[in-house]
Amino acid sequence: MVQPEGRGAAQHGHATPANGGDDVAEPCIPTRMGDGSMVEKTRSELRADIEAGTAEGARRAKCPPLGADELDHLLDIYYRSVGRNSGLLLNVPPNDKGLFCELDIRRLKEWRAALDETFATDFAAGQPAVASNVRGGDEAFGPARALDGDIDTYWATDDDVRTASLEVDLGAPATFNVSRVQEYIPLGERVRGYTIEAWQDGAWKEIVKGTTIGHKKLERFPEVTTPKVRLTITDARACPMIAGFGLHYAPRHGLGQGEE
Ligand SMILES: [Ca+2]
Repeated sequence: MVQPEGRGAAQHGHATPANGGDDVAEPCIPTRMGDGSMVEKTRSELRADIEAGTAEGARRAKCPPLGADELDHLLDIYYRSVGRNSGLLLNVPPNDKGLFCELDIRRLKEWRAALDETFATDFAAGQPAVASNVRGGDEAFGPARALDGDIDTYWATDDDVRTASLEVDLGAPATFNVSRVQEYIPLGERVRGYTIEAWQDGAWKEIVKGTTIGHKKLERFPEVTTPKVRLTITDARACPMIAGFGLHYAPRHGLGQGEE
């Protein structure tokens, strides 16, 4: 799914029309792209409401009937906003006593715990990696910089290189179902296309095919078990700069798994 460059960038997500929940498009702001050009971009932000089904403007008088799948909805919201390079503003309305409902609190804590559990382990972190091109052959821009957990360091290619790959040896077969790719945003968004492949049965098998990355791009997919993974930048406005590449396992990751 393309992350739009203009208004409407926050169109993804599970807003709740019945109670006026909606997506918020902030005023356009000048943004420098990787090739030095300037574009007007929205500061993408998703606003969602965990309450369902009351009349617009009404205050609920009792606790909401949070269903068993509500955690999946919340996880969905996270992957469709934060995982799509956007901010997330989640409305949690109080009840008629001015208090947060215990069910809401419990579900929000479950949400936090589920995300913490998923991202606490990164199978690619610190693993040996090779890249098809490294800027100036300089280790300071080497593939390890994408796997060091530091958003201020990055793997970069020479200026004239717009396609490149980074191969990570996971050491042993690892099972994961979420990928994380991050660009070094201070120097602009550059990537226009990328793939992630897993080594299976003696060949590379594509598990993710995406477009824009930006600050953070999370993709969900069915479980994959593999000893090595390859991230390939297939198109970029300027030499790619990848600050982070991670592989995670989510025990549950929402309703929209595999969607693009
Ligand atoms: Ca880094």
